[in-house]
Amino acid sequence: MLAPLRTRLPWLLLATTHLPASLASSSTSSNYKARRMATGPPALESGIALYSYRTPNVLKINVALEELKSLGSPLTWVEHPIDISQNVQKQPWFLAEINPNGRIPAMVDYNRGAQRVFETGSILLYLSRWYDAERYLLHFENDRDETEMVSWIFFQHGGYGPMAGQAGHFLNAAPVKDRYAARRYIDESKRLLQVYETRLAEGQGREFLVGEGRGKFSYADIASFSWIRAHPFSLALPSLTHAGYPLLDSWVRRIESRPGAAKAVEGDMISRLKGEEGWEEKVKEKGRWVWEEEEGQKEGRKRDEL
Ligand SMILES: N[C@@H](CCC(=O)N[C@@H](CS)C(=O)NCC(=O)O)C(=O)O
Repeated sequence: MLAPLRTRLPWLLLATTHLPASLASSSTSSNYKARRMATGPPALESGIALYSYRTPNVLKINVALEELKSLGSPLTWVEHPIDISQNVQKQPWFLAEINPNGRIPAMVDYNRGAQRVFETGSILLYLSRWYDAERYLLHFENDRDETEMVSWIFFQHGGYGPMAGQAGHFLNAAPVKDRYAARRYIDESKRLLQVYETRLAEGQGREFLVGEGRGKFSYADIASFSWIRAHPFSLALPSLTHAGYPLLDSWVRRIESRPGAAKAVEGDMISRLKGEEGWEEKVKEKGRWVWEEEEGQKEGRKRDEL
């Protein structure tokens, strides 16, 4: 039986991020909204325009901006919500001016000649280059750590992000229940989580992914945080500690307790989910079918046992 719509809404909203365009927008109201947004929001005089929606990929940029601000950077930004459930990100103005790949987040920097930037890894590196160059608030002065940071950003960008995204799709949104696909992406995501866990166990134990000693909070942590924090949605795992990643669990909490990150996650899908009574059970229930034995196999085993 389906849960009430209010309970299902967060899952459905995120799930649409991986729906093909034809499935994601078909209603009359979506056509109305599409016409309304046909030209996109007006240009700003200055500052950054962030094209956003409340998803794990966008959260990376929200955390970076809020962290830079809380650490004293004077940068300013305006968010333009892009309703991806209505496929606004696939409209011609968006493809032509903002992101040819039709995805969010993307931004336009009106301080620098309306420079557009798309892909989260690229946006983080852009912020570091133009808004954090001299103070090294969220990156490193020494080249060794800076290079290590870029490696972890790319590891997330080409590894954990896409894998967890696909796992989330097959768990929550795919029109058919494909157990093979769901297991494949969940298992690969878990393998990558182990890479993070091992990293955090190095030396005396690390607080953050990169930097001397226990490390320093950087764009590497920001890139990885939002998708790892979304584990109840993407992997149907209520607890990272119970799943065997206690250091990663503490790392998520450590980041959530920073003023900038805390502001960015306020009221987001995962925060709301965790506010619901019995959420852990709901999450476990969501993933149960993936690990249940196929009926045919059960039958076969019963026959063998006779
Ligand atoms: N590799 C991209 C992924 C961006 C992405 O997948 N964004 C999702 C939202 S989390 C999206 O725009 N989905 C809508 C669509 O696929 O049309 C990045 O890091 O920026």
